[in-house]
Amino acid sequence: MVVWTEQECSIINSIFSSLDYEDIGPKALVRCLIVYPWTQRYFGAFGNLYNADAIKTNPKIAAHGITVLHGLDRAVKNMDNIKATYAELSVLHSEKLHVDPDNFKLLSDCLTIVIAAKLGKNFTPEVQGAFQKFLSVVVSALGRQYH
Ligand code: HNI
Repeated sequence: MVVWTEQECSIINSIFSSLDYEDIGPKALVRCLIVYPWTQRYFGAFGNLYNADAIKTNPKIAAHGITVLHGLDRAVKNMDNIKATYAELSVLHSEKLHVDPDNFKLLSDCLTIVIAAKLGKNFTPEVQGAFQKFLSVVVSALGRQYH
């Protein structure tokens, strides 16, 4: 089981309690789709992804970015049981969506960058450390049902 310090818990909670989901969610997903264009293949039903501008202004992508970010709420609320919390979501991404699990890491890195840009000087090494630890546990949990 992953052990969290009080400081880590408080950092994660404070990031999510002040998070603007409508801003950060779309930005993270958009960034992932532009920086790693092969991730676009899973969003064939989302309409126009022809270039960076199309991706940035695609309402379905924006909405899905918000959905993904809200998906992380479940982990924040179940910090001591992230693996079980994501069992179903892992099966969905693996068996139904066929998302290559390497992509979870790519999206989580994009989210880190967007959060860092937003927090500016408040994105201290301690904040980065706690946030990336949290995301790596999420990524591992989402990849669990692939084996
Ligand atoms: Ni993901 C659907 C959460 C990474 C492609 N995804 C979801 C849903 C949640 C979710 C929540 C909605 C499930 C439902 O409808 O029951 N996804 C997450 C989280 C991460 C993640 C928390 C990682 C941090 N998903 C990814 C990645 C890709 C991805 C990296 C592809 C590159 N996800 C999808 C697709 C769907 C999806 C595709 C279905 C979208 C739709 O509406 O058809």
